[in-house]
Amino acid sequence: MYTDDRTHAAEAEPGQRARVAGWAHEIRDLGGIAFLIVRDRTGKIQVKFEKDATDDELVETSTSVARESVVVVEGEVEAEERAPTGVEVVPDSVEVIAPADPELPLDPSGKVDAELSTRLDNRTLDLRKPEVKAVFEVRAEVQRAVRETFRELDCTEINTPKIVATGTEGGTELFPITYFGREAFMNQSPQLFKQLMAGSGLERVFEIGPIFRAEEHNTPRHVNEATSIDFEATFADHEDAMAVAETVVLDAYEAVAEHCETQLEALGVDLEVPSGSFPRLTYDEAIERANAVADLDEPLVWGDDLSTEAEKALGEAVGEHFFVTDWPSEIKPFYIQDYDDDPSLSKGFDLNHPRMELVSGGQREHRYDRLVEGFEQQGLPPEEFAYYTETFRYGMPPHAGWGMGGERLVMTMLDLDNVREAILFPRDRQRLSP
Ligand code: AMO
Repeated sequence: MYTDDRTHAAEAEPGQRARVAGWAHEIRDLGGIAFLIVRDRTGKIQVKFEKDATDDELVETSTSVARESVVVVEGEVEAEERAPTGVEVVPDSVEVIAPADPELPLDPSGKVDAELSTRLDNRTLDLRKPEVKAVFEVRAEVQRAVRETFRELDCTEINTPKIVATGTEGGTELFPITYFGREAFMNQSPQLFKQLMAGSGLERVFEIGPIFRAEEHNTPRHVNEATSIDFEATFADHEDAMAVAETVVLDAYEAVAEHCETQLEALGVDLEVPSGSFPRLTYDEAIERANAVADLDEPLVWGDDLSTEAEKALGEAVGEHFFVTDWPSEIKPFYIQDYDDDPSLSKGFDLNHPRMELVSGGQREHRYDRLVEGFEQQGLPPEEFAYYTETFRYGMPPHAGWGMGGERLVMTMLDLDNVREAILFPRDRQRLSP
């Protein structure tokens, strides 16, 4: 059994004998009186030394300790109005159990601002700041909430391979690796595997896992390893898939609003839970509106993807999460189904936050002949995907699903400037370590 019998900083009560353990956050020596602020994951607590009434050696050890050293303090908890948390510890012993080097590469007290790259180089120290730790606590809450929503929808959590033989999301973004002398790739998306699992006896599946993209762009919202939240279900169409995406986003916001009050406060975020159902624009409406509101060098024409500028201007104009539906088939992948009455249009959709795209999804092509035709149209060799296409010959129900950028969900929820802030150890063109 894990018996952490410390008195946690946020839980110390006046009149109690306490054993507080954590990091020496700050030392303030005011002459006759000195303070040591100890920090643990629950918060900070003040330790007071009245020099006249305290053993000299105890005062000396405590006031000369280097910041961020790990200390154990034992003493009595007393009420003190002027202390940040309304209580303080009057110690009879202070032990330094892991001294820190006085030269810190990053100041966890946050008094000195650090560039994002310095923060990422020193991520452990960076996470000692409450507002940085809060991002990852919110991220964990988002994942917990997402898992719960999927559970309520009777979905099974799956784990699919990350070393694969083929790409699915366009050849240019593939990371090649050597696999016992053969060419292989890092998985760009669990797309084909989740579809196969929808067609297995599992029917409703989800996965929260890494996706790898050799993105050309080094932007605040692209990284080379991201976390994708993937959903796939049988006897579902694109409308059903959109309804689930909406529920997942709403539930995640509600869970964070309900369970992450301290974290939101640390981050200074006044979280607004999106209300009701997200508006829907067809692709036609989206490009028309983007052309009207965005200052584009060239107006968008039918068949263009929404550029970053167009996406941003459109998002500002809509002002809330919104779906874009009925995309041109030619710019959606082979696995997306086209409308039977107009094959130039697909049943693919995107879900955007006003700042950026969060989700892509759609109804899938489940008819074997059409699927193979689609491969040929996109110039992909169907034989390389035989493990996928062949399954469609043995009873593949209609199905639909989507993939959601996990970090983008957190980034947009907390209004972070850069997606890297929502990733412990981001991977981008410059960063492979730590
Ligand atoms: P797509 O390629 O649009 O769709 O990816 C889905 C979502 O994943 C996020 N995302 C990224 N986030 C950060 N950095 C990246 N480099 C990055 N690439 C993607 C985005 C994006 O909306 N198989 C389809 C999904 C499906 O149809 O089920 C797919 O991968 O938020």
